[in-house]
Amino acid sequence: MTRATGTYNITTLNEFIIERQADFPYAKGELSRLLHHVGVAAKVVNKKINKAGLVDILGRAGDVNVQGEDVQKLDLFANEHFIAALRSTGECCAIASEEDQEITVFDDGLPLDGKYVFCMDPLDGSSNIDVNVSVGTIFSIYRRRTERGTPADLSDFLQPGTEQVAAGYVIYGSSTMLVYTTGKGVNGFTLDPTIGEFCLSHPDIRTPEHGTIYSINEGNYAHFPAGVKQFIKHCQVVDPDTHRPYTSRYIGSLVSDVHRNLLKGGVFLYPSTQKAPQGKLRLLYECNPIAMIAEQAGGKASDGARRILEIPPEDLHQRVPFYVGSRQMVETVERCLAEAR
Ligand code: AHM
Ligand code: MG
Repeated sequence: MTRATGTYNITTLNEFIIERQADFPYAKGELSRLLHHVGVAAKVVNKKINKAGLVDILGRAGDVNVQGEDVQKLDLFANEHFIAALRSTGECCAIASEEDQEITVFDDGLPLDGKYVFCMDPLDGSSNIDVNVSVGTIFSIYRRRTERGTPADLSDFLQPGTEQVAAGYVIYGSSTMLVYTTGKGVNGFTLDPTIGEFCLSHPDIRTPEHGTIYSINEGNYAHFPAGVKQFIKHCQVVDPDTHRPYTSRYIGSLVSDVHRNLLKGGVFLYPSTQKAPQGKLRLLYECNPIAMIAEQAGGKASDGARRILEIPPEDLHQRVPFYVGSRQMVETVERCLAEAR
């Protein structure tokens, strides 16, 4: 007779999604199916990213590799793959992507009945891939505003971030993680490559109220607003009582910078600059999803004066200044900006 030994205590992403469906008593499983497909697409993109170095040896984007296949840029691959995965679910009626000027409507002749629209940056920080630095996928899901059965349109996407029903990111790093929220806390799943499953590794993530990391591209210092310069000075003051000077950490890959600060405590800043008066990051598929994650983890996200999630979007690719992270640190940035106005 064989006796079972030890405990088997793994919660996979799919088990978790199904368990959490009970949080939404009227849900019919559509959002769960959509989230499941996000996880599947993330695994495929992860595989491709892991092979990126090899692809580089064999050819560049636009070339043909030794197998006679087109070598595709990874961000385009990620874009196409997420679109294909979500199209196949039938739960999603349209997608907006950083890679595409216009929205992609899934009508395939007949309007599909999908209840949700999906916004994404399929591969954020992709300029970092060549040097083996972590990149990410950022996503946001809204309930459509137009009637089901008709083609979705831009109005389905131009909703404030408060209307998101789910948001998250995938970080392709030293390990690959999927972090998401449906408005009831934030949970993180690490991909176990031996079983090919995302497993719950970071349940109910809470970000510290205050941290000691500030993340900003200081190369742009000369072009920052006075309030941001004041905040940087504040971070660099020597004051052991408040653990200053703080640590400066900037990867230049939004998902990685935000993920580190979420877990350790800190603030990420991408202000307006003279070159980019509205900042660089995009409201719909970069700032809103990250802001929802931050708030759900107890943090804060602001454009310096307004809550990111309440900004009414006017354009699909609209940019906003972005300050996100530990609540007290974001409030200090806001104070510095207000004082300098
Ligand atoms: P991308 O969407 O073209 O990849 O650009 C977004 C990236 C973010 O990941 C990162 O926070 C920021 O751009 C870095 O910008 P910079 O190089 O100006 O510091
Ligand atoms: Mg981006």
